[in-house]
Amino acid sequence: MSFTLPPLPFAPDALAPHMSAETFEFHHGKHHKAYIDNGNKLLEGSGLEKKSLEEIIVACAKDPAKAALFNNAAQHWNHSFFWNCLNPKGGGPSMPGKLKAAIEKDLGGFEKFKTDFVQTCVTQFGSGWGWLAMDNRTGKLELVKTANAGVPFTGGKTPLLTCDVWEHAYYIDYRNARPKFVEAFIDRMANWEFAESLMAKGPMKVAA
Ligand code: MN3
Repeated sequence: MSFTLPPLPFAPDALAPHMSAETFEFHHGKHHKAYIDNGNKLLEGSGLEKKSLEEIIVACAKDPAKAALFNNAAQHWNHSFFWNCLNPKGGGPSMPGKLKAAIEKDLGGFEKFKTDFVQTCVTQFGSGWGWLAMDNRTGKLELVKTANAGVPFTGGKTPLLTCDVWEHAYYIDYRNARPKFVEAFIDRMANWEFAESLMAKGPMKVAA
């Protein structure tokens, strides 16, 4: 399945001042679009043209010869997912009940979750992603970090929420202050309803 750039699920200035319209102009309009364009070129002739995006990612993760297609396809998946993790009226300790209860049970409550999520994101050395994920085997919520284009679902974890910690995600609005960006993500932007809807769906199943 060829890749297409999804529209942002909100106006480009809807998250300002936490993420500016200029950030989205570059992050969605240029970075995400480049993954789409490069991914489509690499997909041609790969033998995976008829597979779903998730199937392409899982297949390429096992094949070092397809690392470039993995990187572009997974970055397309990660960015499409990340846009849905943002809500102009989101963030903060108020969240749907089932997600709140799971965070209390598995991650020690909102304040500890926030501290640990920020720490997970800040300690991802170099480019990558911080995740709230659900372990497919135990059903427990966990914090996970992945480097570069990495995705949790190649390792048996269902992604529920992510924050992009590549410098391009925050440099325009926060310069080098990654912790401030991640705090703003948790306090002002996180789409808890999206995370809870994924938790309710249960483990993500991807055919290999
Ligand atoms: Mn990015």
